[in-house]
Amino acid sequence: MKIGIYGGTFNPPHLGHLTAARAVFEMLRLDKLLLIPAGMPPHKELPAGSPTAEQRLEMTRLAGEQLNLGDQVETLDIELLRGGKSYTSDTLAAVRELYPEAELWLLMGTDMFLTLQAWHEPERIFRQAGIAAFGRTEEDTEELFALQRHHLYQQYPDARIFTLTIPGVIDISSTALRERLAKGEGGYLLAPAVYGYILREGLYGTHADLKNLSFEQLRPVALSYLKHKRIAHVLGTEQEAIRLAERYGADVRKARVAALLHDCTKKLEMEDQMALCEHYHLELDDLERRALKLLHAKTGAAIARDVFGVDDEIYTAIYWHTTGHANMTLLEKIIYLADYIEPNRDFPGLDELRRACYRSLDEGLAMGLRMTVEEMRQRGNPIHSGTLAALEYLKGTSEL
Ligand code: DGI
Ligand code: FE
Ligand code: FE
Repeated sequence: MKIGIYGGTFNPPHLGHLTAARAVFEMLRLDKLLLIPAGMPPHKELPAGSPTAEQRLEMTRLAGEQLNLGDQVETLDIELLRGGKSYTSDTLAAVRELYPEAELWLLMGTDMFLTLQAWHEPERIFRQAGIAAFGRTEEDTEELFALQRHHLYQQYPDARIFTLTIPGVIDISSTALRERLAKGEGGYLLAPAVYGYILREGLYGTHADLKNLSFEQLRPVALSYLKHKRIAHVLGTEQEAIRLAERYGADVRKARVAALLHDCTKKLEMEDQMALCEHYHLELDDLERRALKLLHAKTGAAIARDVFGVDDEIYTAIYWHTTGHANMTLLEKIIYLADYIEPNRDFPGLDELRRACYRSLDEGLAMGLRMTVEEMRQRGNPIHSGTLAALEYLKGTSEL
């Protein structure tokens, strides 16, 4: 197994890091990539507004997910936990213990590679890992790097060094990027979820008003709450919600806000869900106390209201998006169905359901509810009272 190790302060992790990581991953046919944010030496002053170790870790995680390599990418907190100065030689030893049989490769950019001989215990580094150094231009790699390779091999004959050019890699200075972020610029140089996290936490002097975000801000902020594989679903739900809102004369802005935030707590486990339920005094019935999947609608609504200041209409649309209930509002129906039929969904009967939704909202709603009831029966899951009440109500109001 070949493992790449990419360390750095990741303050913040940006597209330059990701482009390089992806190129090396493919070129060296790595089986795994470990992103390891460096601990900060305690005596060193951090620039004002610097994120905490925990925040850098989370940003690095979100950036790593953007590579879309599943569990082949992992973000490790070993240097942050160790505290104090982070020596690469120690980090490699720690990784060795985790993966005794693996072949390790240490990833680094031009500047790092050119000063490698001055690092702490270089011979211990070379003994434990190969060096994969990347530059942006042929000059970097073939002129500058060739000289350095030569020097290093003379001093450390057993070293393994591979240098590569990554064309098109974006040259991003973290210092310049931080300055741009403070001025409200430069978000496009980051993975959207990382930018959203920065806005949400107010890092690097950004001071977005979370209760009055533009869609350009709300979208990345919403994505920062999600597991990577759910991003397409939420963006699809936003698009479907726009279309349904236009078709049925609902408030398009509210539909978009509700859609973007509807699954914002979906990735939380039972313990965190319960903590939120308690914090926000959310009342749960017996089924909800057992069914993790039902909780995110309620906790998501609470976060949407508390953190983003959404109004009651948006709040209830999120609150009821999983089950529905009797006498639903227009926006509640739209979010329930946009979630159900957004372009990334795929299940038997979906085309029919989509057609029904655009013929008549209530027809679509009744069909969606029935499909859920049927699915729950097949899986042997109890049916939520809201689902049944929504269906009963529709039966009572029309000929459906
Ligand atoms: O969050 P999403 O996956 O985008 O969609 P969602 O919020 O509609 O959640 C779907 C899940 O909710 C699905 O796994 C089943 C569960 N669910 C929906 N209605 C009921 C239900 N589970 C039970 N037990 N009873 C229901 O009536
Ligand atoms: Fe959901
Ligand atoms: Fe959803």
